[in-house]
Amino acid sequence: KKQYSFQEMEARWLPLWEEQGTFVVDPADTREKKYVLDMFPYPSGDLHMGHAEAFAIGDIPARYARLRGYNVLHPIGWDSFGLPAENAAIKNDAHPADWTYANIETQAASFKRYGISTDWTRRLHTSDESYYRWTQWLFLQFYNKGLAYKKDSPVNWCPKDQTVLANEQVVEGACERCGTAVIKKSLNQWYFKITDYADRLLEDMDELKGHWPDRVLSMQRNWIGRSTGASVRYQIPAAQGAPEHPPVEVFTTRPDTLYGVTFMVVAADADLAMELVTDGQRDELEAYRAALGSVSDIERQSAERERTGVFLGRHAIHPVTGEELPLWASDYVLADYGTGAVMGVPAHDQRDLEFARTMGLKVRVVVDTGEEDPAETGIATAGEGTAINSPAWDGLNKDAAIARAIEVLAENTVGEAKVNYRLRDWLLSRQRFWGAPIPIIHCADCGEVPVPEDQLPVKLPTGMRGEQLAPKGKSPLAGATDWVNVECPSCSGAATRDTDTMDTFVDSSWYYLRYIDPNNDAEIFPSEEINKWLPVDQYVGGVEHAILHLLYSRFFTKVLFDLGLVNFTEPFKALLNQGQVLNGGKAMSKSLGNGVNLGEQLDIYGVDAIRLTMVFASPPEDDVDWADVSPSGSAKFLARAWRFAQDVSSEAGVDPAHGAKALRVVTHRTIQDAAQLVEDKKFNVVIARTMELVNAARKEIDSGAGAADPAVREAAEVTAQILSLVAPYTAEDMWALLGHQPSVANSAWPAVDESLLVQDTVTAVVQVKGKLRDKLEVAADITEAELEAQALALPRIQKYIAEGGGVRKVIVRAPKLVNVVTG
Ligand code: ANZ
Ligand code: ZN
Repeated sequence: KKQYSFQEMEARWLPLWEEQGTFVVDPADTREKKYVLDMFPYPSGDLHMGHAEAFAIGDIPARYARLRGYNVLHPIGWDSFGLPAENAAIKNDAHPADWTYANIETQAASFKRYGISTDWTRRLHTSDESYYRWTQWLFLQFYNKGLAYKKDSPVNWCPKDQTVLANEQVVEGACERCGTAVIKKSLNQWYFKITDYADRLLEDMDELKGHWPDRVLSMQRNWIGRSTGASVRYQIPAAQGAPEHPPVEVFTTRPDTLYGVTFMVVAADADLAMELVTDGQRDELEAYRAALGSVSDIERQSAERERTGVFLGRHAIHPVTGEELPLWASDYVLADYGTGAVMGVPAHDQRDLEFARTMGLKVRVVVDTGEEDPAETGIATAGEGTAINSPAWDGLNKDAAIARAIEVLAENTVGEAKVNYRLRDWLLSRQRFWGAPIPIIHCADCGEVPVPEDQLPVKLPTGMRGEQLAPKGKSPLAGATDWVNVECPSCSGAATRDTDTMDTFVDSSWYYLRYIDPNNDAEIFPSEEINKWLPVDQYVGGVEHAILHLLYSRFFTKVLFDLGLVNFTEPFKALLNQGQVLNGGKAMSKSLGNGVNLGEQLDIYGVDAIRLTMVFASPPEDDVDWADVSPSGSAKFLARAWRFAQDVSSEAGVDPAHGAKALRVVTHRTIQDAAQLVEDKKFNVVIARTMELVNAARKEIDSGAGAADPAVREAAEVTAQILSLVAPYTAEDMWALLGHQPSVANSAWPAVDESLLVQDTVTAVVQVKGKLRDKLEVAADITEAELEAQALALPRIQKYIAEGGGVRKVIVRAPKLVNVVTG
């Protein structure tokens, strides 16, 4: 007999699947669709263990849907623009494309070998001209709608990478990529107006509840950060060394504390501070600003941090009391939140209290919370309470006082209700080479001129490599003079191209749409097809994308909806975040030396054993610790399952209905439960149940009718079909051994014979005063109460109870015994 050989199976089946187009979607297929999508990889070297886990998990819903008879789309592509390629090119005097496409080929080969049920005809790379042409086209649609604009603003700048970073890419004050402390720099940059969509991004999360992990939804909610309150305008009269200034507006969540305002503070790094400062205080402010440096927003507001600031030499006027309020600048107020200015309410805001105590400013309590005086304790009283010292709303509780305060502000035309978001517009321009050029031309006469659509793509200039790509504080594209200088499309005068490229998050915000027709040169996607296939039914990927990628994709989808290009508003109906692969309880890393090479694992154990190990180790959301798993155990199980099919294959089979009933019950329970378990994403339990089925079948072969028993053959077929979700090579081979044509992947989810699932029953005895009086067939899992009720309802028992003088006590031992004590 042949031995189980994963090498032989991989060599046999992979070419066959490709040849037969097993996973290619037929455009004429009219069955109901399922779109199952894995987050596409970034081509850094070969695939790693993390990819192996994610792809093994993502293939399960795809393969399951296929067995269930759906028309399944399960594509793959590469997120292939970005910094690492460029850094490698600079280091090796090469072109970023060299590194990128070589890595893509390596990953594609590994991915193919890994046996994912992918439609390869839809492969895409975001760095291909045929793709980024449409990224640029989208940019122009956004631009034409007023959703892409350029402005000067202080941006996060990484001095090492010499590029701008989005807020999201700054982690605790450092560059997400290289860890260098991020500084603020004023630059003219491109933004997408995602803030226009803040409310819809929040509201539409209702549809995702229960289908996306709660933690991702709450991270998105916090990121959007909706606060309700009021905006209030403070007059700024002329002062010595400064003329009158237009009113300064603040955002507050607590307009009810208006009478408690004793000072005002503007963000020291905001232009507003320089505008407001009097001549006498200007030097001091400039020195303070220069010393601010690279402190992160979180640090700036931290309670532990010493409060610092500069008096601006003048006062603001309280809009209701007319009182003069000293005007300060400090770094605890953030330039890019709200209006970059706050009303100081030291009694009820901890940051303001610390500032007031440091600077010797007044503290006025206007909410009685029953707590001690903040001026003495140093603890602001931020809770609910009753308004005091607030003539227009004394005695009101918080909510009523807020409502009244907003009315008073409105009556005096000094403020109104306001909603504020933490979400900022998306800074999308990058001063780097390896990205999609922004399709805008700058003309001295016409200003910004969009590149005409028929001139897309704006291709990256050719011939640039190595050192020429090195960051110099402006985009390397600026050095490509021939490329930069163009004719203005509008007036034909001399003009220049925009030299920035787009953030790679732009590329990945729409790739799931392009899979529908990746080679279409005439349009971004055909509208009928896009509305048929989207939204994605199941998205699978890492939780590291919980905010940015998902929020940006959701934003893009909504804009496309508003443009009339798609008829859905959310791109991903359901989301699954797989865990990480660890080794020894820690993330694999070079510095720890605990990395595990995927290729080596595949060589030793085979694809199926590695996939099975990933899935069996834990529920998909949990981490897998490679130090705790046993790929050799997985390989053994697969060999055992395969031998079982081999044994059956040599025996003739007949109608399974005549086979061993006990085994058939196990088989059909397994089919029934596995379906539910797959739907509940308890993939590891599906494997455990399949192992039990193989054991039960093996027992039957060894002790019962042998492999010729039709119930055994049935069990082998079901095993192959369920195993095809995670171990495609072994399953395909088993399927062939059992005499079927490939592919098992397109067979069917086995049908459940309901008659085999009828619950087990037992015979319960009913005694009266210890004497057996009657019997009863009941479900094995009957409750005590139910059993007692059924027993007492029996006519014979009622008769004995009546004779005995009524029930004194009932003893129940479910499911087997009831004893009624009478008298
Ligand atoms: C007065 C006040 C009194 C406030 C009080 C709070 C409590 P969230 O909930 O995060 O939106 N604030 C406004 N803009 C700011 C900025 N640019 N930098 C730092 N702080 C700023 O917080 C809104 C509150 O944060 C606002 O309400 C304001 O302080 C402060 F008892 O105004 B509050
Ligand atoms: Zn022009």
